[in-house]
Amino acid sequence: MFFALTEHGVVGRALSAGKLPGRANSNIDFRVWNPRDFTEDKHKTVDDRPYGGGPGMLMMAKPLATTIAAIREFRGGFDNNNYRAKVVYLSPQGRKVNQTLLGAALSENIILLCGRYEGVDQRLLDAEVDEEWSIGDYVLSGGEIAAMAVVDALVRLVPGSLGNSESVNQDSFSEQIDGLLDCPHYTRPEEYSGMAVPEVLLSGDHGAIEQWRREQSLIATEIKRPDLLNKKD
Ligand code: 4H3
Repeated sequence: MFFALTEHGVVGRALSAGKLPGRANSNIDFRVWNPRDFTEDKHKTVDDRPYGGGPGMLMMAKPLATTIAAIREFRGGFDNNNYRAKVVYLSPQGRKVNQTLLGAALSENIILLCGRYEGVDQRLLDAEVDEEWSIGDYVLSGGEIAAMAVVDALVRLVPGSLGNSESVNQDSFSEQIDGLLDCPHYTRPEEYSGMAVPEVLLSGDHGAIEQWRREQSLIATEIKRPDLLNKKD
């Protein structure tokens, strides 16, 4: 599944560039771990039936704990007490992910735990998980797509990971536009389907353009996301 993330576009490029030493963004080091590789039985079992009955299967605690231990060992060495990584479980019950949360996470090592089936044995969550994050109020059949959304959003915040390092500062929710929504954008042709490009954008007056974009950001935010105004986050 994660090839969708690692093999396409600017994020894919940043993730593979991150694997090479001496690159500007070599502090990005993304790796996918499959709990099935950390099982001991010949069927590589990672799931079992829930105690108390009910439909579906659960992810067992042991293969996930073994996987997390292997990640810590790989990153920090077997007895390395200096290596710190936060374990984050992606789930609809988690804290809602936003740009501020991601900005803070940027300076940390993160193990994103992706569940399947009906979820994960609670004892694994109690023992290993530091935080629970949600990408929105809907249920996915696995945590992977949520994890990919998080990694994509994180990677584009890493300086040098995008072609144009300026553009990230102009995005919706960015600090530079005070957490407002982005303004409308236009490209060629000057007239499309009877609709013109706003004249100010053709004026060459950078002060006027900046002011127009600010106004448009405020208007868009007021109309589409009034909850964002007058409140940090
Ligand atoms: C995250 C994960 C929604 C989100 C998810 C979200 C599958 C969690 C499984 C996985 C459990 C059962 N759904 N909104 N699904 O971020 O491990 O729900």
